[in-house]
Parts: sequence; structure tokens; C-alpha cells
Amino acid sequence: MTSAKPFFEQRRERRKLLRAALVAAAGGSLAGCDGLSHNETVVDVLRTAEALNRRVHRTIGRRAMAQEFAPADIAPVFRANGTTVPAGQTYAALLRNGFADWRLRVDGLVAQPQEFTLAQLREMPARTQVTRHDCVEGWSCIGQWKGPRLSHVLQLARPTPDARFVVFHCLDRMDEGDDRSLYYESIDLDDAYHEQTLLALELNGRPLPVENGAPLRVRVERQLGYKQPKYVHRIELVAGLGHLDQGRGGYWEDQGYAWYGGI
Ligand SMILES: Nc1nc2c(c(=O)[nH]1)N[C@H]1C(S)=C(S)[C@@H](COP(=O)(O)O)O[C@H]1N2
Ligand SMILES: [Mo]
Repeated sequence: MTSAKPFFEQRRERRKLLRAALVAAAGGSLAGCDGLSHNETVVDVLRTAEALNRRVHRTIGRRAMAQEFAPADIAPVFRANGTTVPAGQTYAALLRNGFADWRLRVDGLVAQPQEFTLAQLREMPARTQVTRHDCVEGWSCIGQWKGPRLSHVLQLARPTPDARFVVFHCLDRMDEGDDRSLYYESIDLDDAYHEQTLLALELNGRPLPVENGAPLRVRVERQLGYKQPKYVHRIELVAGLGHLDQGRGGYWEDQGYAWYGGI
């Protein structure tokens, strides 16, 4: 791949390459809804793809928009994957009273730490977008997401100059009894301020279902499924990722997935 090639051609090549690799690893078609589990082959493929992937995203511009679809393209049911309801009393109690006690905290390297109720988030200016979610297990689904842009909330919190990453802390634990295994994710400020990066409160015109991350999940549309954290209750601005859990910037990254899961 050379920089002399026109933009659209580079893009097409990159998509083809990545898709071929993912399909090969998953042993199936990306369009299907039957997937495999996260496995070693996929991890290896993602690691190899990451360097190329990041380079190309830099070259073609990180502000490029993910494709948006028509309402007619929306899948009748948006498939759920990973945690479909966080275990334990905390989430059960939040769910029982319609998330009235739930809060979204924004803290870390910010001038003005914030705390929002669900009602406050619902009153913010919102964006609606129909996009395709691609999971590394080999399936994709098109859905309509609605919610405030992450940039709006960040502007209220005012990240300090040393803030470089945004970390999303989730309410679900991935392994029984392991304190380090809460789901978490992170993105850089380029993706954080991107037009399509949302704090999604709605899916297909309804409040976010529990299986898709109620009451709030993040959409980072130019990245793969595991970079779309569900059950987010805290957004932390940090200068580096090394101090979090295993230090690779996310639950699946700590198991070997690429930190930059661009598509
Ligand atoms: N908190 C949390 N976020 C998560 C996961 C999870 O298990 N827990 N799974 C990830 C993966 S691998 C995928 S493909 C998508 C699935 O989102 P969905 O359930 O809305 O389809 O969520 C991602 N975000
Ligand atoms: Mo996934």
C-alpha cells in the first residue's frame, strides 16, 4: 500500500485485507449472525492487523466518518454479545428502580469533575446514527443509536492538557470473583472528540435494552465491537493506560486483542 494511491482505493484495499483476515480467522462470513467465540487465531490476526490499521487511519485522516445506513437497513433484532446482564446486587438494584439512582461520573484529569443523572443526559443535545457493528467473532449488525456526543460531556468536564486517553469503566465483571476483571475500555482524544462517538442511551428508538448495555453504552463507530463498552458508569481522563488492570487499555486488550480495533 503506497501513499500515491487515491484515498478511496487505499480505503478499499484496507477494508478488503482486514475483512479477509477476520473472515478467515472466524471461519465464516461477516454478514452472518452465527459467530465463534473469541479465540487465539483471532487474537493473532488482530495483532498483525493493528499496525497496518493504525497507520492507514492516520494516513487517510482520523476524522473520516464511519458509513451511515438508511432506516430500512436496521436489523429487526440487534444481537447481544458478551455480558447480557451484569451479575450481582448493585446492577439489580439500579435496574429495579429504572436507573433513578444511577449516575455517570466524569473524573480524572479534568478541571471540572461531573456527575450526571440519566435524566440530565437525556436532556442534552443528541445525535442519531444508523451504523454497522462488527464483532471479531465474525458477525455484524446494523442498528440506530441515539445519545449525546462524548465531546459534549468532555467540554463540560474540561480535560487538562496532560489528558491523553478516555477510559470507560463498566459495571460488569467478566470472571467470577476476580477483582481485576471488570470490563473497561479506552480510546484516544481523536476518537473521543469524533462526531460519531456517542454516549448511546437509545437503540432503534427505544431506551437501551439491558442486554445491549443499559442505561448507557459508548459507540466508537470506526472500531470493532469490543471497543463499544456497555454498562458504562464512569469516564476517566488519564495520561497513560499502564496503571489500569493488566495495562493494555481494555478487558479484551488484556487478553491479547489489539488496542486500536479500527475497521
Ligand atoms: N461492558 C461490556 N461491554 C462490552 C462487552 C461486554 O461483555 N461487557 N462485549 C463487547 C463485545 S465483544 C461486543 S461484540 C459488543 C456487543 O454489543 P451488543 O451486546 O450490543 O451486541 O459489546 C462489547 N462491549
Ligand atoms: Mo465482540
